[in-house]
Amino acid sequence: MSDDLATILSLERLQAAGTGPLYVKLRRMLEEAVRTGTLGHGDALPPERDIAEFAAVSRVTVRKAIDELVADGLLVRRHGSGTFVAKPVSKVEQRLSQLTSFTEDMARRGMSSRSEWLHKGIHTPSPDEMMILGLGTDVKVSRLSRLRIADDQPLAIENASVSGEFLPDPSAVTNSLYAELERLQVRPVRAVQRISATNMKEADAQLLGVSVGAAGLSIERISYLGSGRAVEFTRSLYRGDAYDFVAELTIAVT
Ligand code: 16G
Repeated sequence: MSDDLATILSLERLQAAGTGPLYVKLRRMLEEAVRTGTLGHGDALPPERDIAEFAAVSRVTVRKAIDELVADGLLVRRHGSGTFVAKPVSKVEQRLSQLTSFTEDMARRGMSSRSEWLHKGIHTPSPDEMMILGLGTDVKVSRLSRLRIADDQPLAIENASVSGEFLPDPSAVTNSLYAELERLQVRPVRAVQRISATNMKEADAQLLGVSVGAAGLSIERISYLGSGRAVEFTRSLYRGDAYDFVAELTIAVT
C-alpha cells in the first residue's frame, strides 16, 4: 500500500471521520483518495484483507464500503484480478446513417481499436440464423464473438454470424470483419439496425468493466449485399455510458 494511501486509510482518520456506520466512513475515505488523486483512475485497490487490517475494521465492513462504490461506478471489480478505480469514460458518437465498421469508426476518431476474441468457429446455423441469413440446412455459419476495445476502454461485446458461403474460414478474420469481407468481395452495402435498452448481466458487465445492472444498448444489425442477400447478422451489447448513436433526420417529402 502506498504511504499516501496508508495515511488516508489510517485508523486515526477513520476514528476522526465523524459519526455513522464504519463502512460509510471507510467509503468516504476511499472517495477522498480518488478525489485527491491518491488513488488514480485505473489503479488497483489493495486487497480487502489488507485494507481491513490497516484500518482495523472487519472484512465485512470493507466489503460493504467497496460494494457501494462499485454500485456507484467509482470502482470496478474484475473477476480474478481485483478491484480498480474506474476510468472516466469518453463518449463515442456513431452516426446512424453510415454503414461503417468498428475499426473504421474508431480510426476516424483518432482512437486505436483492438479486439479480444471470445469465440471464432464454424457451426450448424440456429433457426434464427437460417431465417435471417437465408441459409439452407446444408450451409454452415461462421460465428465471431469479440470484446471490442477502443483506446484500452472496452466498449462492446459483438457476436457476428456470417454465412459460410461468404466467409468459409472465420480464422481469416484477424482484426476487421468488414476488411475481410471486402477482400472476399462481399462487403455489405446496406444494413438495418435495431437498438433497444437493456441492463447488464453479470458476465457481460465483467467483460465491459461496468457494474451489474448498468445501462446498455442491445443492437442487432442485419447487413446486405447489393443483390439483397443478407451477409451478416450481428448482435452487440454496447456500454450505455460510452456510446451515443446519432441519427440525422430530414423532412419527409410527400
Ligand atoms: C460494427 C457493427 C458490426 C460489424 C462491425 C465490423 C454496429 C452496431 N455494429 O461494430 O455489425 O460487424 O462493425 O467491425 O455498429 P470490424 O470490421 O472492425 O470487425
